[in-house]
Amino acid sequence: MGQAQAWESPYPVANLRRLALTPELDGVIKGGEWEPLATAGNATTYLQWEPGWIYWAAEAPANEDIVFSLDSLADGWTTGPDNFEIRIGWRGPNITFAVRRLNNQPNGATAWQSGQIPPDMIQFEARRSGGRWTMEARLMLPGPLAPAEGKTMGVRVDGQVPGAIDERIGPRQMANVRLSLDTHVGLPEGLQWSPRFVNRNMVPQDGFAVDYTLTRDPNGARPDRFAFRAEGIGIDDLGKFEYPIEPFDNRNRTMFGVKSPIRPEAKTGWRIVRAEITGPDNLKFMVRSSVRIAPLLDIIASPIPALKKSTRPQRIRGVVDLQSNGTQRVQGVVTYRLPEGFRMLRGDESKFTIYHARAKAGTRYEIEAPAGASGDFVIGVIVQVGDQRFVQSIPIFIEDPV
Ligand SMILES: [Ca+2]
Ligand SMILES: [Ca+2]
Repeated sequence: MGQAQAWESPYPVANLRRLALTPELDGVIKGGEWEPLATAGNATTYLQWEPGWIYWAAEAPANEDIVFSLDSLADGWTTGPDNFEIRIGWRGPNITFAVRRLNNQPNGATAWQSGQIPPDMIQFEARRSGGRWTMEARLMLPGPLAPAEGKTMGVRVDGQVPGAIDERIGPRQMANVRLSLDTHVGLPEGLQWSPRFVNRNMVPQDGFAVDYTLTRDPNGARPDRFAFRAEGIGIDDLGKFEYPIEPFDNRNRTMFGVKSPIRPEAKTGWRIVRAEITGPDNLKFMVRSSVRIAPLLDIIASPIPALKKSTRPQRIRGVVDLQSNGTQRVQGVVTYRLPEGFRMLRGDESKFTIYHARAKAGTRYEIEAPAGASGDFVIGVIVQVGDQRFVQSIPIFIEDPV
């Protein structure tokens, strides 16, 4: 089948509801690390997300490229500036990588633009084994394109024999996936469920907690037992529990809760927890939720507007918010690492204290870029809290209008 026909053939995806889940990019697809997307020709593909990032992976014949098509706003492959194609291949000794965007021009026509993505925003890892290879990748999408709960995105991941790049601007059948934090499998009719998290960001020292509510129609099923655990690469980070569920009350509701320590050495990232719920007459279904094993602190830097090259030094001002994910008081110091020739004017060695649970502290900085600087730079933000160190980069681009 030619490439053009392949784009128009349906892309069947069994599960359009996709949970937040962080993989480890090492070229190895471990059990439970990825949520399967589809079987596309000779490739098995995977897709998931977390706030700000989309992840995809594939296992395919070594001679096939892995092509990720993304209609970020799910408004159509040939509509808007939000349509990306990322092609990754392994030819001989070399990994090849090409990104292009299908964009509507001001005159209304749609055209391909070959593109570049800053290295901080895209990463992938691949391994070859015999006649096949696996590839795991992630892409950061900023602003209105950023993956977030409740959004729908058009996606497909294909294995394709390399050939002439398809320059055709035609329709592409996409799977419109819904980015979610909760889902269920086999939920019987007449039953509803909802989870309640005080916060989905949980730091190991505070432990894990969730409460589930089940509601039944008057004639609905009566589940009476649950088994709870974490899945995938987080399976041993939480406890495993199995308990009876209290009988439904006279409003046809019942609740059950889980509290668990979090293993101190748990890796940070989004994980999935599940409760398998059972009852009389072989009743059995499963509810699944995404939670984040969080670092004590998230560093949230305001983006720096694009600058233009200047013959004089330029001032750059910014805000760095420190978001505590814990319940205890957090005290620390913020320092900055600057590119060569840049100068700190204000904000270095800023002390801060976050008194309340999951509260935020705002800090400001001011730096000076040297005269004549242009290109890509990175400011390093380093936050020291006791013996823990947190780092974040702030990209700066100074345009050189030629
Ligand atoms: Ca992996
Ligand atoms: Ca689109």
